[in-house]
Amino acid sequence: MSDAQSLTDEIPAGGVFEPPAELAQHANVTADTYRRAEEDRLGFWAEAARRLEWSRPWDEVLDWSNPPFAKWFVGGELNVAANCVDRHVAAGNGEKVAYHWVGEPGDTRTITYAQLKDEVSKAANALLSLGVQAGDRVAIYLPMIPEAVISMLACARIGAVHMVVFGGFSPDALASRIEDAGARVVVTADGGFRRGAPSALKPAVDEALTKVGGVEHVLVVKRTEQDVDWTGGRDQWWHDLVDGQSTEHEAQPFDAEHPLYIMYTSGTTAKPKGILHTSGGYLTQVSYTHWGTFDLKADTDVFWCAADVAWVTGHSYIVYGPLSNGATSVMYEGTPETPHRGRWWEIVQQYGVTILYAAPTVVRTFMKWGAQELEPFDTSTLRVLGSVGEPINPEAWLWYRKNVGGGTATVVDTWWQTETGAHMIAPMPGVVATKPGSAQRAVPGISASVVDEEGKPVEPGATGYLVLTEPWPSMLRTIWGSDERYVDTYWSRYGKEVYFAGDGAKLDEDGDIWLLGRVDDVMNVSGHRISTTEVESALVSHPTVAEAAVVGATDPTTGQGIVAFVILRGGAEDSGDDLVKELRQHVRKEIGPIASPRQIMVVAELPKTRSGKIMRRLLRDVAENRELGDVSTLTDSSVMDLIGQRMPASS
Ligand code: 6R9
Repeated sequence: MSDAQSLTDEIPAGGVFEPPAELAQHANVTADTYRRAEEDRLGFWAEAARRLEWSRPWDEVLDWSNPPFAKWFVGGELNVAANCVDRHVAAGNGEKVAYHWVGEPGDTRTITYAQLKDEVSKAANALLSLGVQAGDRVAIYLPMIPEAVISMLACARIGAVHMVVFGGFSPDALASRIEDAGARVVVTADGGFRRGAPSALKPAVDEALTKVGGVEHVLVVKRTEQDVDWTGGRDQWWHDLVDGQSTEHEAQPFDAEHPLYIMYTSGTTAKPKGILHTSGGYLTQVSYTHWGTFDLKADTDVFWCAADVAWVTGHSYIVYGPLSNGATSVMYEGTPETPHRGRWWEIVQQYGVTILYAAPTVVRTFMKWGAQELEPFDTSTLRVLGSVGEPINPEAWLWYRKNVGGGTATVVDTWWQTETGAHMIAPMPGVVATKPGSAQRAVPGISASVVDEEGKPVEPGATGYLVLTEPWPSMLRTIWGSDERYVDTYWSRYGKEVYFAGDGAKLDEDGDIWLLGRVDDVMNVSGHRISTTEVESALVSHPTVAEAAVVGATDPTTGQGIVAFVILRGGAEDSGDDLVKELRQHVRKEIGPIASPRQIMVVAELPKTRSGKIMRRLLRDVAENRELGDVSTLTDSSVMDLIGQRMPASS
């Protein structure tokens, strides 16, 4: 019997897994919750907002008088950081662990809520001493160390807007984000540990700051002890500036719509979009969904979101969700295979993790490695397993439940986006019988629909586009610096009151939603959004490249892999592996390692429509159907031959 066969055998007769009895009995979200949210959506969100501490109550739950510009909890005031930290200390939970942090080399730090309050207050005082004021932007370019969380909360505490950039992004990518956001301060580190070795970060900041002005201060955390270049007057060690600050800092309330952070994400053009999130609505929905979707019992659960804090998943479910709920989390710096392939399970065993939140790409990697990697460890504490970032194929879903969840844990597939801020489509685990591979239904209080080209809801069994038909508290408020692009990108296809998500979806006969991937030119590589256009423009910025077309090809592990077709300048033919290596290096430099193409094929021509649009579908066929090896080049004729074979005979 094959492995796939044995996994399918796991599916119960009705095709769904009923909620485990114990979970259903004490579930945070019940059938009644769905009913109440249905009856009174705004009342439901007001109730969710009351889970937080407000310094001034709101006058109105939602102002949607000028769509698509929403205001939630109008007139309300709160301090996001105080809600995440001080509130729990004041309630007598100061000794509770906020984070069990695990460094890749094996060093650990345990941080209680009381300690976090002190650290955040000191960092807030440090930022104030640098002249940072409410509304100023602070760039954060750090590895997965506690200072990343502390810096974010310190910003929130003083009303500064954080803009976290993933450590894998290049100096150019960092520079363009710093410029677009207009950041005055950068918080970074000498480096972080990845795959068993220190990996430098500070040099990227130094290089970025040769390209962009406006940054007055660089605060550097010492993590790896690597040598760093130093710019006097600009650079300061974190420990020199922060450690001596007072632990006293009184958090001021800010308006519910005060900006909290900007996060850049890839769109269909080469220029990343700065997604803006604000305070009250964002915290309400991340807090509610972290509690509801994962059925969090803050007193007993140990939660681990295994994303990087620099992605929206990290913002919402490493930082703001868990902390607002007073939960205990695990935070891990490194990669799953360092120093061995059982590292995650060792961590689960050590801290008794009960809820794990991970991406399908890593589940498929574990599948590839085999279930025996889990055997030496006790992972029986796990009761809820979340999935996020891309569609999870039923095999991976079943494998996750069986081998990570011991055949009893509940798998919750959560669909959402940087733009949505928090979970939007996910089966609430105490109520909804789960279906392998489907995110199923809208979270209580959320209105989603699958529509056709005209915007009409599709019949059960049909496919279409996912749309969100009512505003939601944690929605993006705009694209930083471009209201027009905000309207054009998300709110123009079906009118100003319908949010176009950019994802294809299928509605099944039970009314459950299956996400089918992006319908625009955005690739999804290991759960990271990368724009084809962005990679294309990086390639054509190389002096040898005349034209480039990039597609995302199905990849068994990463979901999609980046495949590039390039035409060289001056009609140069195949210039060999060295050029391909150089081009790949060039993309790494321009965007970052995550955007480095899996394959680059040198071609003499690209298939185009009469209007000159590159026929990516054909290129994708080529990319997916031939074993071309890791580094490869193809002459024009072989690409065109292959393409020819796939063209309809008439054309
Ligand atoms: C949270 C996050 C958003 C895009 C989204 C979609 C894909 C995310 C998914 C999923 C199917 C899921 N996506 N979760 N597709 N099932 N459970 O990933 O945000 O990086 O902005 O990506 O990711 O295509 O549109 P972000």
